[in-house]
Amino acid sequence: MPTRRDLLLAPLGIGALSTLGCGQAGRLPPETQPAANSDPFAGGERLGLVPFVGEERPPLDMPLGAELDGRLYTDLTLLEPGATVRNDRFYIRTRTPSTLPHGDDWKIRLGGQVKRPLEIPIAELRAAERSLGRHVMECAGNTAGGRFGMLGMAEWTGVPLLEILERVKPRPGATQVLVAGFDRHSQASRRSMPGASWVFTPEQLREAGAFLATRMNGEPLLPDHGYPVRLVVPGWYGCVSAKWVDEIRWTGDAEPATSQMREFASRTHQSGTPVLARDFLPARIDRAAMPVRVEKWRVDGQLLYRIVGIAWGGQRETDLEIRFTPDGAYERVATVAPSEGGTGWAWWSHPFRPKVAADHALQLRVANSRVPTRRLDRGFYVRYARIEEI
Ligand SMILES: Nc1nc2c(c(=O)[nH]1)N[C@H]1C(S)=C(S)[C@@H](COP(=O)(O)O)O[C@H]1N2
Ligand SMILES: [Mo]
Repeated sequence: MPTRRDLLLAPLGIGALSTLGCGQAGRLPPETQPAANSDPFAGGERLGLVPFVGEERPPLDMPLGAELDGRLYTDLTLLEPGATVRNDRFYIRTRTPSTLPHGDDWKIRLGGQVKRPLEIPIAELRAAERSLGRHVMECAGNTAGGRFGMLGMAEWTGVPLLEILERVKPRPGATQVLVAGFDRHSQASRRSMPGASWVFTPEQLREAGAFLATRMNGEPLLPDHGYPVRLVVPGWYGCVSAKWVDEIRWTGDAEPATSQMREFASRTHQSGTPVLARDFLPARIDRAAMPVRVEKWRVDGQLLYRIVGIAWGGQRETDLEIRFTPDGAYERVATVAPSEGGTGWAWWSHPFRPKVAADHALQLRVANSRVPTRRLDRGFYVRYARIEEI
């Protein structure tokens, strides 16, 4: 039996988001159907999309460059409620190293301060893999420079990391776990440092539900996403989630911060660059929200705009507010769907009838001021919509 949420999300396509939570007649049980006139876009015609301005315009949805400088920026205007991002459009930060060993003889070394180190062949992981839900991944360097396209959500398959850690016996004093990915590249990069390891406490890994992923959206990982195996730490920035994982090492309190941790210290909101790994704060994503597209509609002969966006990270199911500058004060976002899956994103939409033709800043905030929203507070995800007609 499909759940009510499935019914709500499954039939949605372009143009159907106006019905999110408002009920297309016949699709929802009668008691959940609000009055038909609660959808301000009912009977309207979608004319097109309004561009975001003030952002760079790199090509989207195609891999660019190679190795450490390789990128793919996802076109967020194509996202749809209920859907994950297709694997070949999922953002990429660092493309496959040209010297990467062949994936089918892959092994992960599991050792460090343990009684008896061992090697885990990839076949063993595949035999234990299972579906682990929908989770958002976001690069800590996701900015307007890439049209915020370093953000994605996939349905992941893999093996919980704690299950793997239990296969060895840590020595007394082994308090932390370093997870490393293959990161030797034939070309040097000007912008990024090689090295993709991060240090966690077992408690952090347990709490986040970290896992070694073997599949995305049911398919084996693409090479650029870490084939044959990568780490995923739900709710943390992508920089902690090593691709091409080849080593898991138990270590003690004196473990220095890795080059990856130092490189991403400020982008993961550390104070300064701690010398020791244990002095790093968890690289968690605070609650965040942004528009992904602005639709232009004609309803009853009048223009009406619809701001469509997502909310992710941090504490889930928070009340969202939106403000249009120069037009107005914060108002409650009209329609917010529940988050999808484990730490998936939540869709929201809001009608907008601008009073002036101008570039409007679209800014979100969380109604409850006790919820940490460091990036939202700084205006990090503000986007500017060019409204030419009112
Ligand atoms: N081996 C390796 N793993 C890595 C990286 C890297 O450069 N090398 N980049 C990290 C960063 S910064 C991010 S945001 C995620 C991106 O994963 P994706 O390219 O599959 O989206 O991978 C992480 N894992
Ligand atoms: Mo990243």
